[in-house]
Amino acid sequence: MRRFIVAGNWKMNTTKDTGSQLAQALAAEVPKEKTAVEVLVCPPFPYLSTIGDIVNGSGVGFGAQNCYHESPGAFTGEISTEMLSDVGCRSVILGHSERRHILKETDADINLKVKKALDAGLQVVLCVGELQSERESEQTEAVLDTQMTGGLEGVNSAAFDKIVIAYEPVWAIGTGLTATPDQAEAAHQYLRNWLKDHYSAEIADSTRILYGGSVKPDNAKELLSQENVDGALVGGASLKAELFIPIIQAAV
Ligand code: G2H
Repeated sequence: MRRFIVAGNWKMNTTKDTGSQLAQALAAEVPKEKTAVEVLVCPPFPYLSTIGDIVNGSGVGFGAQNCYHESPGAFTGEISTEMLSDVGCRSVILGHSERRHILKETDADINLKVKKALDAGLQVVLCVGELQSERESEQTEAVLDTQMTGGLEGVNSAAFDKIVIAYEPVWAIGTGLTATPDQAEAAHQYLRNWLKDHYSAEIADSTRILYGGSVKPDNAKELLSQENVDGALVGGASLKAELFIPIIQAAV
């Protein structure tokens, strides 16, 4: 049985105050002993410690939205996995489409980060997904194959208890467009088969594959009820407790 994950990707949003209020509301709603769903929030770097202190002892974990692949040293402006662990981060999102397409991260860059984060004991949420033009030209599976192959190069089976895949079709991110449940299920099925072909049936069965892209309370239940959808990576709707909490509840 795969345990659902609902993760909030706050992106470059919130202030210390608004983020703290949001974290307090979530921590009050998700007590540790009651979680049927793994709940995670990923605030901006400057607020990680503050948010970590607030959710400490609740059922809400916290993670980062990125990291650097080198150990601490002369890398101005970068954040190491050691620093993330030091402030109590459980997870790190890597390969998000905004980092791929705006910050021009390549699969090779992402792969270095994936390996560094796994070495540090962090849970990696590896994001993959196609552009609209790639979907229209029927390249979706080829793109997913390239991103999975590139992102996971050199990662062995033993690491998979710390790997979560997030399928985020780029055309559905922050646009209000959502993949239909059938579109999401087809891509998730492809990814699960990919894991079976490249790793094993056991890894394919046990690895959580999240859907991301304009998930909201009114579409969460249907998306999350698909056989191969094991949770959601939520952007915009994770910034309001009154939207994020119903999405968590939809996963229960
Ligand atoms: C996709 C998602 C969170 P949103 O980026 O990763 O954002 O829910 O706003 O589409």
